[in-house]
Amino acid sequence: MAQSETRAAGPRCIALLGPFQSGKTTLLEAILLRTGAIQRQGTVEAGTTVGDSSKESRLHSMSVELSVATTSFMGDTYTFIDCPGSVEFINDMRAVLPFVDAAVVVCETDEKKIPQLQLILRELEDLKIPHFLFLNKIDKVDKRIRDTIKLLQPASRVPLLLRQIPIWSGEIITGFTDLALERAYVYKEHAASEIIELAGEDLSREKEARFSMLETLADHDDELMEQLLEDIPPPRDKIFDDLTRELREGVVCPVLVGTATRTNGVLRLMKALRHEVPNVARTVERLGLKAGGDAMVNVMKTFHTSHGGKMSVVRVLNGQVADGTTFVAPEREAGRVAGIFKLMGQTTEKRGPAQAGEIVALGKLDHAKTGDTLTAAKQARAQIADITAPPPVLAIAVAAKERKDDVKLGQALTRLLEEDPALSIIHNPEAHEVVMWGEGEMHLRVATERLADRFGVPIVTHKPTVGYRETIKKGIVQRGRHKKQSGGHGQFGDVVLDIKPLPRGSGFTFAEEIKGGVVPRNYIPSVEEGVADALKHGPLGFPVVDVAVKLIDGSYHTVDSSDMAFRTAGRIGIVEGLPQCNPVLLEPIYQVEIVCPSEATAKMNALMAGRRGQIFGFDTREGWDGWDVVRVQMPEAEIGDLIVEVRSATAGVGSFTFKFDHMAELTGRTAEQIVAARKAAMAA
Ligand SMILES: Nc1nc2c(ncn2[C@@H]2O[C@H](COP(=O)(O)OP(=O)(O)OP(=O)(O)O)[C@@H](O)[C@H]2O)c(=O)[nH]1
Ligand SMILES: [Mg+2]
Repeated sequence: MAQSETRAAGPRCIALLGPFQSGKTTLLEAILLRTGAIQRQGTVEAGTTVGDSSKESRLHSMSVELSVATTSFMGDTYTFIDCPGSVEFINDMRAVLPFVDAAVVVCETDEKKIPQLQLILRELEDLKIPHFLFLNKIDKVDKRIRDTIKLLQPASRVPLLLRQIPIWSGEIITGFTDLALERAYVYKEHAASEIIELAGEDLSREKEARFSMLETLADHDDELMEQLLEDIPPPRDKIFDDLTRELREGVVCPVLVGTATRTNGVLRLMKALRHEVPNVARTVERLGLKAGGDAMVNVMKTFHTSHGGKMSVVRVLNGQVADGTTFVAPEREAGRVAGIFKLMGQTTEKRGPAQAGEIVALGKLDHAKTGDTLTAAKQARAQIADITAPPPVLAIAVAAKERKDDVKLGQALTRLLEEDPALSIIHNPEAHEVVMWGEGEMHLRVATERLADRFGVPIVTHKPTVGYRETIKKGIVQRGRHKKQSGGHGQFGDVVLDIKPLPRGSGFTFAEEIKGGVVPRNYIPSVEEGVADALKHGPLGFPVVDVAVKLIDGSYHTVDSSDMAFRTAGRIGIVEGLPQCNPVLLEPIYQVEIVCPSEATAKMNALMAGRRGQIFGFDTREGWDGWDVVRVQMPEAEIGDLIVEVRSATAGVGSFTFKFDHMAELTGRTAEQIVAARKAAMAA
């Protein structure tokens, strides 16, 4: 017999998730209005919502980072975390998910967004987080709800449990029936819905839908199954109990409907959350932790405010956090709390100590970063959740617009990476480039905007340099002679170099076979230096690899020879010799693994054809029903903006990982263009 589920007490933390532009930020606004936290409902269009209040979010009219807002409803505290829907910011959501009590997945009746919905539901299912589906934009719907559920069901591994059905008046939806309460409501614009009596066809539709809801619940409740079979009406309390338990156990995903822009359906959503969502005690249990003891928090997001202070948005998992509490992170001190703040989007309000379950911003934890588990105990504890950022897929080279900002850029990048672990920086000393890797065009654009606005370092960006190399196809024996007679002391160095191609991947080797001291021993290292130096820029303009150079002969002058002169002679030998060795361009080829829904696999073939890629085969993706892994090899240059096309071919959900494989010869027009561009750049 199922145990009775009681309403949880204390603060609750709920994530708002969902595909791109489904209405999460609007729903947050509606919730804040309906719970009295704000007096007027802002809109995303007008840039007046509590969520998305950062400059970058406003600029792009989309969420580009999470927004946190705390409100109260019927005596309890609720903190909502509005996560960006764009896959490029998925890491923001990942850092939050393990620590929330539940999630509301906001979605639409839009086939194109199903793959994204599936991706989000998967994360929730894997982490065992109780979640509702809020079917938003019901004002625009032209499908019957049953058909919508059928359409969306493949995205969820557990049954979508329809708990409300719309009431239609001709072609528009004017209200809804709550199947558990058996109560019908007619929507009021920007006000609480009004209860009405159901009759006629609406009533019979309600009966049918309710039966179907109960049948699904009965799959996990034998007693209810018996009652249904014997036509005994189950008590309402029992139904609510089942709804709560099955949500918490994650065996169903309840579906509520509404229109966020008009706050329709929002109050019922809040009531469902109030009655059914567990509190931090259950979340702590899910995370495998013991309740009680020293204060422990997890950092959901760290950010640097524009006026310089650092803030860490944390969930208190245990104990109490007061001003002055000192925290340790795994492997380091995190700092001392200076200020505890309640969050309302970008607005912070100072408040008193925070208790277990609450979400607050902590000031001044200088060494805390996104993802950290912090404890007030003397002993640091291990990170609770291992949040691995998705592999980066796009890069840009960044530089300070003004030279004087070079040092500041370094600091700004450190802070930026602390805030957003999905960004990474790689230095390319050869090209003197700082390359920033991220999840897509918007992710990188927002990062550069933050560098300018939040950290005061305007930057310029360009495409990162591709690591081309060159090599030679045949060998030669070449003399390099340096002789200068300009009054007084002259300069003299003379070498004979045997230059030969080496197999791919061998690099550069230098050897000598000097007999009879024709080149004195002490000058030989200088010859090697000169050779190595010349190989940095071959005849095509790129570093030369896979060559063997052997010093086989030469001559010297007792007075005029010097290290310098032999260095120059070595250089000359290479500079004059290489152009005669059939130099050829080498380009880096990468092994790329694309993951995508199977229906998009065929499109990957076409995509590769246009990008000089070679398909090596594909497999089903392990543990991912209906997904494939496509293995290809392609040139680094073609990976550049590959993600843009992969996403557009997969409704945004496809992605890839890559690693260097080998260098391959490149000839023909493409090679000529690359060499010409290089020469132009060197001349500039
Ligand atoms: N018709 C209608 N439009 C809505 C509704 N809810 C949101 N919208 C509109 O949908 C668009 C996206 O709304 P947002 O609230 O920014 O959606 P979001 O899910 O937060 O978007 P991202 O965070 O960028 O993924 C806006 O133009 C909203 O006005 C709704 O219930 N009905
Ligand atoms: Mg949003």
